[in-house]
Amino acid sequence: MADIATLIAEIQEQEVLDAVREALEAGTEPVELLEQLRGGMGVVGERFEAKEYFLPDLIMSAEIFKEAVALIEPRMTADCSSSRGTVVIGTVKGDIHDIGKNIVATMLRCNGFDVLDVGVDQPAAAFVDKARESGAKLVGLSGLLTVAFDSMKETIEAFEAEGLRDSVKIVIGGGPVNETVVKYTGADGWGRDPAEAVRLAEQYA
Ligand code: B12
Repeated sequence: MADIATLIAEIQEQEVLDAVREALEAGTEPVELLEQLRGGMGVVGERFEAKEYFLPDLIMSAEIFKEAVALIEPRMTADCSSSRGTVVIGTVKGDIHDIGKNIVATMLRCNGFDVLDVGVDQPAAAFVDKARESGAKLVGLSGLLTVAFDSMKETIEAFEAEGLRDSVKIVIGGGPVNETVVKYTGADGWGRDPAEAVRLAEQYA
């Protein structure tokens, strides 16, 4: 059988779900499966860019990803326990991608953090209000579109304008985010995957 990344890249719904079930039965780590699925989504993105795939393919791949995560998640939430800190997370204004954000939120919860998810396409005020009201020391901004970088920058500036920038660390993530984006937005750091998100929370939350 083809590997999970290839199957999702080929938009083979049933085959992906069967392969995920099989891998879980065989004892494969949930995080490892998420990485394989993410790899496949990267290929979907490349094919979309190359105009081999179109919007319905993106939508279908996202559906399959979500169904696969629904199979994987119960294996991840087993040891969610006491709180190690609060993290506000969300996808910034203009961007509705939330698959990665949701995985990060789940992983943080599984590692003992309280996660307040403000949702997708959220203006700066949503993050500021939630951080103020909860007293969270860490805010995570997710975004996959290039236009999200400006929203991230604006959100971070809003924390500054509200006098909260010294008491809250702000980290960013999402497909194209890198060190250059961190500099551009004024964030405190970034994470490539859920494991890095957990490390950031351990450091800052
Ligand atoms: C699935 C998908 C969609 C789905 C999203 C469904 C959903 N509910 O999220 C749908 C179909 C809705 C969609 C819509 C669009 N999409 Co789209 N989409 C994708 C695709 C194929 C996969 C994204 C994904 O889920 N990846 C898997 C997850 C697990 O990875 P991830 O998000 O990167 O998250 C991981 C890390 O980045 C990190 N992380 C994420 N967030 C955070 C936050 C913090 C704080 C930390 C520390 C870490 C972290 O951990 C995560 C877990 O491992 C990408 C291609 C790609 N290469 O990413 C294109 C892509 C992102 N989309 C793209 C485009 C253009 C669009 C549309 C504009 C298309 C259109 N013409 O309408 C719209 C945008 C609508 C909008 N306003 O947001 C482009 C963006 C190009 C650009 N430079 O701006 C991409 C790159 C495709 C491409 N190559 O052209 N899309």
